Amino acid sequence: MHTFPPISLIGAPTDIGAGHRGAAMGPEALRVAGLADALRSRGLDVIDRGNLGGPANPWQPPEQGYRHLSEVVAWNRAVAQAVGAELDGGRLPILLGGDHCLAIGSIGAVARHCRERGKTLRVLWLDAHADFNTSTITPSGNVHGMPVACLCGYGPRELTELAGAAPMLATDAIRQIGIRSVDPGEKRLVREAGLDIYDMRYIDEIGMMRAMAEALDGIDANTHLHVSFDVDFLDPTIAPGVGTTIPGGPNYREAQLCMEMIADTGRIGSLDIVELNPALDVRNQTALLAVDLVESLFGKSTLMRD
Ligand code: 4U7
Ligand code: MN
Ligand code: MN
Ligand code: MN
Repeated sequence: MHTFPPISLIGAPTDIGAGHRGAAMGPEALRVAGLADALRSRGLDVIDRGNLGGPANPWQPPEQGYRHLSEVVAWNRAVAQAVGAELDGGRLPILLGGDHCLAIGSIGAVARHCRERGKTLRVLWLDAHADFNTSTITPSGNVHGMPVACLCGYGPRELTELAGAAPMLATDAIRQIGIRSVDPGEKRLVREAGLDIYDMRYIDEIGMMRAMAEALDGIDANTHLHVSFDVDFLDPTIAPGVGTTIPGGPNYREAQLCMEMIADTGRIGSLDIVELNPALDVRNQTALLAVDLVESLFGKSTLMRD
């Protein structure tokens, strides 16, 4: 059994980077689904810090390849500040999104923390999408399709330098799992950048167990593991409450195994739960599933294991 630091839940109720409204209701849906008590039942110390504030969603078309860039920057600054403060206090931040653009602030702050403490950062990006678009190649202008690119230094300075000099994150620190939708220009850029992608074909071929063993390879006692969990990672038949469903994702057992294997490392230091859209959910089932999986991520298992 691993011990985890005390946990802080941070709500960021916004859909500022998304192409559908509704992810702003994500934090409350996760609370209603019992996230805090589920973690407490694992013996963890949990504080809910409530919600951050930020600009309203003006719901405007993209300008120069970005929709709502200044509002995205404002929300990400608030997220980076809040996540950084929890890490400084020795706590494990769980960011409740909100759309996935918020990972720029969240992971930016985690990366800065790791630099300051001499820790090795590993980011596990669980998603149907690579989120590696830029203003020139994006089909939508939605910044939730760009956070990995921004963290790796491709993007507007307000975002690439949000929490330190660009690139805030080295490409080789990232492992993407569950990917099954990459846009044409994005395909070229992920190849050029050398991003390590465990796509669904690879998972079909070698299985979730071996794929995760590879993605987690090299993690040691000095590693800070950050998990960025885009709920659209999951197959839409079990997780309909997201704006951008893509068929052919991990099923319930595969998702559980993924989380269990991450838990076994004992190295998780921060987490994003993003892209949950209660407006599209059915009786909060996607939020309940996310909570169930997060329990596994923090060590819940059927039997006692060594
Ligand atoms: B998410 C998309 F075109 N690639 O850029 C885009 F398919 O955070 C989708 O992973 C992005 O949910 C999805 O708009 C962003 C699209
Ligand atoms: Mn996604
Ligand atoms: Mn995403
Ligand atoms: Mn999405």
